Amino acid sequence: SEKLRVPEALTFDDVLLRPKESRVEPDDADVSTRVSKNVSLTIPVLSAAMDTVTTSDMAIGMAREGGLGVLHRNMDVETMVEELRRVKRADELVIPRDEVVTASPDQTVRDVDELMEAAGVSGAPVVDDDDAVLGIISGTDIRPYLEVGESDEVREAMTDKVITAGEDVTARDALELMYEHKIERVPIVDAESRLVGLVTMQGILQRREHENAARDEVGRLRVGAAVGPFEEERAVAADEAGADVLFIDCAHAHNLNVMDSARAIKGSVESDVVVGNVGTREAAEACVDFADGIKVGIGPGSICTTRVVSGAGMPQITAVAQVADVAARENVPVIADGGIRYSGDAIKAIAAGADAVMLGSYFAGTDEAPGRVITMNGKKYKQYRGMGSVGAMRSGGGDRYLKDVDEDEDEEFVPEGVEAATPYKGSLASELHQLVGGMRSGMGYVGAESLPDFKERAEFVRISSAGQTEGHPHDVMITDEAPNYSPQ
Ligand code: RVP
Repeated sequence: SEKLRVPEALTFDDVLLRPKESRVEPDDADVSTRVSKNVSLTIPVLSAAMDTVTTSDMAIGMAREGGLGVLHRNMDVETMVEELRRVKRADELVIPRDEVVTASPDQTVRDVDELMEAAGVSGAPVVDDDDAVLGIISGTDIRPYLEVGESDEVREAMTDKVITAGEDVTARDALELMYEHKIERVPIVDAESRLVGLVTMQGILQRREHENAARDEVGRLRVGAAVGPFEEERAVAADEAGADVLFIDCAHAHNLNVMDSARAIKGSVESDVVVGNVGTREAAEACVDFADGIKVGIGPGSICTTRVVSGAGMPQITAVAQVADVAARENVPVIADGGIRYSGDAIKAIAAGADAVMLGSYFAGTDEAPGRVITMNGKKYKQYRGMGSVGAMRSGGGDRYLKDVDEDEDEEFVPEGVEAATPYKGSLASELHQLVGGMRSGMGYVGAESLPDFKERAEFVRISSAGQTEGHPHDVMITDEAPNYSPQ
């Protein structure tokens, strides 16, 4: 029957990269990329917009390593705005005026001590009503006063010989001033000596540690935010709060209502808009004219039951390749989302045409992921759940699956994901080191110096299940854990 004359679709385990002549040392391979038309990263990796993976801690960690965290959206809009601000503030050189904690000269030292403690800072410029800088006060200035008289005024306790710098200060200038005067903060002032910002030693040192960080035009960390397919209000708020990329977060973006809404959202924000998920050529055609990036993945996720529950899906290598054919025409970046267990899967996704990869389970066990470590049978785990699982849908994300979920009622959901646990892994930085290191090895085997070069040179071979078995450790008993391999 015609019905059964069907095309074949492949996934990670069906293919391998064909080794090629090479002079490329993996360490020299350049893995920088674009996730969307206007946003570049130094490593081609994103963390998934899931409530057990990406909140601000993960986003800060990802951006410092050169990737991008995409904040999940099982939180109200105000909380998301706060989270975005937290990432944007994390490594900035000049903390802007409205975020600087200041004291006034006639406050009591006790008041200012409490204020600084609540804000988590250890010093504050002292300004008058016109924002002119009169001095600076720190824990060291306050402590002796607290011992004797808590109601002494700040003007008594503060250091009034304050060193300031102009708005065009560089990190190097600021650091020189700090060393010269043995201080840790330099208030930034305008021509009229009014406070416009603050530079701290801690901020400068943190930036230095992360040379490869993904930064925006003014040097702040990059961050992405997931928005529901019909959440224009969240999209506008996240855009205003500084999100670099918005991700339309939907399990089936080829739903035409979703496409219409995504197009409208694109029209009302300044940040880039990535549309997804899709898994076919036709779906890519439907958004390639307005999307700044296209995200691919219908059912490959480790916690995803979409294919089993709905019978629909597309094996990921074929899905990426189909979308990439269309996207390449318009120079729109493609993100391969889901199903990546090993670094080899990640670089195969790039070979199929992706510009970057998004992972959930790989990062859910790290310290930067939300949630606490649980111990079962002497082993450590962290919780990891699908956004289409009962638990996650109940906390707000049902529309990702185009389902009308009433959170208050005792409704019976039809979930498309499971709630699970994943081994505890330690720091994100070392996981990323393994992931990206393995991807670089792949580039070495193919002889490619950069990702665009790699995409062009890479060729697949189709393997059998015998070939697949051969590729994993076999006929041995593993005695020591490898940092980048665990049997599935
Ligand atoms: P993985 O890295 O294989 O754990 O997959 C993560 C991806 O799975 C997410 O980025 C998302 O696209 C998808 N996902 C999230 N929740 C669910 C679900 O409940 N079905 N799927």
